[in-house]
Amino acid sequence: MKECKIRNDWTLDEVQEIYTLPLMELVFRATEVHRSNHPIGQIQVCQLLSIKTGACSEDCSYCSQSSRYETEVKVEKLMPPEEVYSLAKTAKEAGATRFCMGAAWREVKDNADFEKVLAMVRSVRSLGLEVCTTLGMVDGKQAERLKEAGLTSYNHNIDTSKDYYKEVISTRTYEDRLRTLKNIQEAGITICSGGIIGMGESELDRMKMLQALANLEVHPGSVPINALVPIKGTPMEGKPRVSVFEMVRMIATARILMPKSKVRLSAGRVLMNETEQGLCFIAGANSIFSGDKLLTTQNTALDQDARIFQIWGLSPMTADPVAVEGRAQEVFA
Ligand code: SAM
Ligand code: DTB
Ligand code: SF4
Repeated sequence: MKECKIRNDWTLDEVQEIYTLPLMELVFRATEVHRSNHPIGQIQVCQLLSIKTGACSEDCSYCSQSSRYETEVKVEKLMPPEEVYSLAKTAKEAGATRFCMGAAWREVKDNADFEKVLAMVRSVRSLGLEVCTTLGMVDGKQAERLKEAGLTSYNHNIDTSKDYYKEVISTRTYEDRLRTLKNIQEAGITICSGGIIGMGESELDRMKMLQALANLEVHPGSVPINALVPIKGTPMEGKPRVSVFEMVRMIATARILMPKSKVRLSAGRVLMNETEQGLCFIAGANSIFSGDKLLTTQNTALDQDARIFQIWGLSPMTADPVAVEGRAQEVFA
């Protein structure tokens, strides 16, 4: 396999050159990079679960869970660890190899709820699953405790470009996000970081976001590319739907800039048919969220996923043995 050199010094001009290629050429190049760095046709299947829903203090203008907006989300306090364990077991039986737990928190606090989350991490990990959480901001000590509990990955999206960030969220900064990513990486946990398109940002913002991710000292282990799910009651409710070609362009560019990372076709999948999702896999996506629900919105149903896998000859990737052994950092060293 011809391995690609991993770079983290991409200039904006270089990113633009790639991003603006004719789509056919862009996809062709992305497929080449994909083939050289990943087994073709193997898709990471991550089951997502909202362990604490709604009533979040942040004002992220895309989010159904912010307390600032009147949305249809039902607030639910932190789930009991036993219930989470049982759902993780079911997810494993259904073929997931990574279990991701999301909490509508601004940040982790050193309280009983954090202890419960640590217990969840331990128990999910004991099933031989990769474990990911997304809990908002964490400090260095909290990151270390998550690592000790067996966390293999932490999701914290940069969401958009530094310039556009302030149009989307006012209650925390881009730098806050980057600090958490650093704390997580320093604790030896692989980061999962990506963003959303369709929030009114320009194409240049999209390129800048990809450039920021690709220029992190260590690339994210996975890069979720989300299409905005417009939520009734939020400032973004009326945004037009992202086209599949915009998703393909983002995925292909991410694949070329970050050859070894998993690129996840994330929110928005439910609105894409088998052909459209297939195009995203051809463009270099090799990871999905599975299950009927993402955090609060609908996802592609399991039987539809089975059909997509069958049509395109895809198979679920096995859990990363290194990550599951607790040596996640070495995967991307
Ligand atoms: N509270 C934590 C945080 O903000 O990091 C974790 C949960 S948060 C819901 C995780 C990510 O989901 C966000 O950073 C955003 O990228 C994505 N997301 C949330 N709502 C979305 C929506 N309506 N459409 C697309 N992506 C969304
Ligand atoms: C990510 O990038 N996408 C997921 C996960 N990380 C936590 C969340 C998508 C949320 C979509 C809207 C919802 O279901 O509330
Ligand atoms: Fe809260 Fe996360 Fe939603 Fe922002 S994205 S409002 S931090 S749950």
